[in-house]
Amino acid sequence: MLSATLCLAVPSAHAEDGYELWLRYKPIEASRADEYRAHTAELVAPALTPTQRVTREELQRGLQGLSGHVPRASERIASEGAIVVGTPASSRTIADFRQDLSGLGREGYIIRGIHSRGHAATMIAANEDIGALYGAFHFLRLLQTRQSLRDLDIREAPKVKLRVLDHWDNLDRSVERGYAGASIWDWHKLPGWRDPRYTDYARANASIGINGTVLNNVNSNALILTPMYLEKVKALADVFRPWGIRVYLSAHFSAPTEIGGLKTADPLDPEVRKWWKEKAAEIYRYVPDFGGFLVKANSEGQPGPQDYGRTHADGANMLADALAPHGGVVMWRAFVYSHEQPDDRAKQAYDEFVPLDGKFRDNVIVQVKNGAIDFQPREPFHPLFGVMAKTPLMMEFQITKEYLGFATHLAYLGPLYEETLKSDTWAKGRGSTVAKVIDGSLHAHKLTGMAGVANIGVDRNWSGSHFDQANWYVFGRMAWNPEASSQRIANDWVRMTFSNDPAVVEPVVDMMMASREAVVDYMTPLGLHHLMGRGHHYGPGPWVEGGPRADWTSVYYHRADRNGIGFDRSVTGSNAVAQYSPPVAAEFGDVKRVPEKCLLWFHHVPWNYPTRSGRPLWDELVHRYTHGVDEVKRMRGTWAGLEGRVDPERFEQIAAFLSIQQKEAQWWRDASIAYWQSINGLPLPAGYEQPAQSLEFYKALEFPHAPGNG
Ligand code: GCV
Repeated sequence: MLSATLCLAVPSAHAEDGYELWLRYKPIEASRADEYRAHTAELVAPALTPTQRVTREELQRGLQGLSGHVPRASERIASEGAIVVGTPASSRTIADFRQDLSGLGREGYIIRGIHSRGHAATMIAANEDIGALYGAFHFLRLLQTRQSLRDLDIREAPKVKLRVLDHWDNLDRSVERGYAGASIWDWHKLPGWRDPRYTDYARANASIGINGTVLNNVNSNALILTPMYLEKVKALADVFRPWGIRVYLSAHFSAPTEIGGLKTADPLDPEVRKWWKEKAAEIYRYVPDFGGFLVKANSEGQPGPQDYGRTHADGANMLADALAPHGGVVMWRAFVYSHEQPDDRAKQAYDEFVPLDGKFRDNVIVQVKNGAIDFQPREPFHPLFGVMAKTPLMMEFQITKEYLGFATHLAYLGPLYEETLKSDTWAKGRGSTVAKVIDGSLHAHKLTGMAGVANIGVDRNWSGSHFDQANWYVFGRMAWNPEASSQRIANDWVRMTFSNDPAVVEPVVDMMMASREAVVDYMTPLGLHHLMGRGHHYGPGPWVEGGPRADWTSVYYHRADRNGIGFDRSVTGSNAVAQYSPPVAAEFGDVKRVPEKCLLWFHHVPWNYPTRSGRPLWDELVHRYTHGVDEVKRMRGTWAGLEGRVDPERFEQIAAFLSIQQKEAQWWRDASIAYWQSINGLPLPAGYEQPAQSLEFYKALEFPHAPGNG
């Protein structure tokens, strides 16, 4: 096993290149250093198990970096200012203090100020090692964000059980919808070479509570299930284990025919069932704590049970039966749409899954995207969250920004996550929020989960841009607590990643919090959606039409003509609103009550429809597009004002990326307005600039090598 010591030895080749993420542990100001040193003079932490060892090493690394001294290692509290870490089983001191650890589960912890033999100390106590590790990271965060260490009394446990990153990484190291370089999994060199980056990946994840990783793309390749690759999977699982991270694999439903020599993959066929049972047993011989399978079936050309006239439940349950003896789970995706041309793609997951509610095994969780289309800059919450009471549902968010400007646009996704999680499904009356569905409390489910499609690659800064690290960070924190505030998390992230100087924290948090709404405005204002370039999804493409499927075009979604614009999903249209609980359906289905931010998602209205600002719809659209661009200009100005307060390396790259964002925001605005004008023939409202180029110019742009396109 690679030790964390080796990871410490990874040379920091470039100053402030983003590699250290939010775990920079830079020296604290002299004014606070004495206070913190007094609270961290001694470390009483066992190191008998791998998790205990990495916990102790992380505390040493963090405290050394932050306060410039390594605390004395000690068996028992011997002086003032000790930190005592462990479980009642691993630490006599913790056992002696008899803290109430009930209700914390395996992963929870307390951090509490105590007194022992006249000495003040801080206790980080948990039921199991992994809880103590999470507590140690929390403690370090207190220092990193300059919190007081006096009279601590923190009690934390995750509200969600499976907190998972989904890597859409292929075996050739390309990453579907990845904008941070190649896959970090160097399959060819594994298992012989375990890149130290794997350890740092695990550290970063553990620091925010992520406890699972699906290594390969949901558009999967059955080869991952062959011995050659299982050896490699085992090597990664061994690196991750001390950090509490389990490995999962995306399973290709037709693997029995592709690598098993069978003639069918029918989930009810006894030979197929036997094959999967044996395959599961084989995987557990390599990885005894293997988490289970993620499956994309009968979606976008992937094989699945419907190929054999079976249901999603038949397919999921067959895999669940194979994993059950070993404690594994199936995460079965609800991102499906059928081969027939639908009247409304937004309705399909509901149509296919609601009849199956209650028919899944206990170790199946259905993974549902936040909205019913596909990770758009804004979508109303997915109707499935309000209707599958008998089935555990897992949230799937995208961390990578397929539809929000790839790596160069600053778009902090915390507010997007929060907006979805706070949405009220009304499944059991007011207050039935998506967060309560996800954490299992609404329907008393024990199996709970949240997945994020990772934005990680081999780029030195991991995520393709410095600010995209914040999206990985906020995903982990909100998976731990789906009711957390994205603004507070942004605040922590800025303090840990850039600076605790209020002159940096306040403007940067402000930029972050406004950034997603700016993207919505310059790309898809007022509920518009799915208007991007075909295939690669880079840049505007509201004119996209034709091709193999109507629901892969833009015109299908905006339905603009001379008279109006928007997708009528009310009772006069596709009636998708009927998939929501009656109070929600009544709100979304009424053009006068629908939140304006979702107006054109649910309604087709005339260009002169009066919006709440008093402006007619067309003027309001132009206003929003322009406002989105103005917001980016404002962010650029704010950032420029931080010169000298942020290290030059990161300052310059972020400044450059913001200028790319401004250019592309303008492109989105101008191309969209030019296209809408070609349809509605309307002049721009007074005071707004004409698009810089003709519509033909924008339509002729091609990007055959845009990143992330499979
Ligand atoms: C992994 C969208 C993306 C695809 C992705 C798919 C999915 O369609 O563009 O790249 O495939 O969602 O979530 O399965």
